[in-house]
Amino acid sequence: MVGIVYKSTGSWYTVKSNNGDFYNCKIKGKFRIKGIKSTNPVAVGDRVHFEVETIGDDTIGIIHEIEKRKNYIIRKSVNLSKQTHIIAANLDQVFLLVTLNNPPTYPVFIDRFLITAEAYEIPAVLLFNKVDTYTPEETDEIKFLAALYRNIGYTCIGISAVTGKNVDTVKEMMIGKTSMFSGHSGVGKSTLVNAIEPTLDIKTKKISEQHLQGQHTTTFAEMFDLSFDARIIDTPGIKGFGIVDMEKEEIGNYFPEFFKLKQHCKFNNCIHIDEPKCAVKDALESGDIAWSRYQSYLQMVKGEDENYRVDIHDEKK
Ligand SMILES: Nc1nc2c(ncn2[C@@H]2O[C@H](COP(=O)(O)OP(=O)(O)OP(=O)(O)O)[C@@H](O)[C@H]2O)c(=O)[nH]1
Ligand SMILES: [Mg+2]
Ligand SMILES: [Zn+2]
Repeated sequence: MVGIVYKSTGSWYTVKSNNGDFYNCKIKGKFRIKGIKSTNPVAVGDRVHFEVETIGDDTIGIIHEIEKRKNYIIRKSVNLSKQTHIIAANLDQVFLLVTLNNPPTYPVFIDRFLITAEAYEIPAVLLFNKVDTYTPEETDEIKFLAALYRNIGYTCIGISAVTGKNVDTVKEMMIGKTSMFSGHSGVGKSTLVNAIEPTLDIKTKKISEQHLQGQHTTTFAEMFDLSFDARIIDTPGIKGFGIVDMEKEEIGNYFPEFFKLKQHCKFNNCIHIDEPKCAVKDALESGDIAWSRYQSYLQMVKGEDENYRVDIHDEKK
């Protein structure tokens, strides 16, 4: 049988078969995926082949093949091993939920996420959530950030999963597609899924527990079929976003505004750091490239710790 993985809880996978039935599946003993050192060989969104086995009263599926992925979102595991974690596979678009202070989302995190999406050519959209909570100053801050990313070409939408503001716009963008919600824990991913499809009623953090930092409410990525021809993958919050498998010469290609200028650099292999006559550095100088983007870029090229924070207003005067 052929199906799509809807949920993975470590050793068990929930797979929806082509005929619409859900099966609890395991991976066939020695089966490993070549070339990927991942903590999870099979991810939500994967198309898999499986045999149905009946053991006593239980019917389970045994996955023996995984189809080639159209794309996937991958990150380094939080521990220091070289292992990677595939967050989801076969996506049509990804939405990154961003909040200003509850919790804070820093530009470097946004950039690492966007670069990963660019590398697989997955369209990425930024959703600035919780707009109902912001002071006028914070609203200005959000508008500044949105303008920065809109300038590069990303769609940015201010939303509120609680009041419903612009939720219909997000819904419309999801029709006919498989999308993923990502972002730090507490930004409102699951609340947004519920706002889009109230009948799902998935677990979100209670207001009374909001002060409990670092507590993930969603613990496994899970895909849901929506009533309007769309599929959404809700994911657990991620702390950091370690980029994987990128040569330092290649990173600039995934910053669209750098890539556009590259042809004007004196050296065609320019990495925009110490080279003379660099169009990217000129654009940084003239303000056409955002300081925070260049800092994120430097950090990635130099392989620095991603927890190093860059403030968008921290510009050299
Ligand atoms: N005021 C306000 N609160 C919101 C909004 N969206 C989400 N919240 C609140 O933020 C808290 C966290 O929401 P969740 O949906 O559980 O966050 P999550 O991103 O799914 O978090 P994890 O599952 O831990 O990754 C909840 O108390 C929500 O009610 C919003 O637009 N406005
Ligand atoms: Mg959640
Ligand atoms: Zn250059």
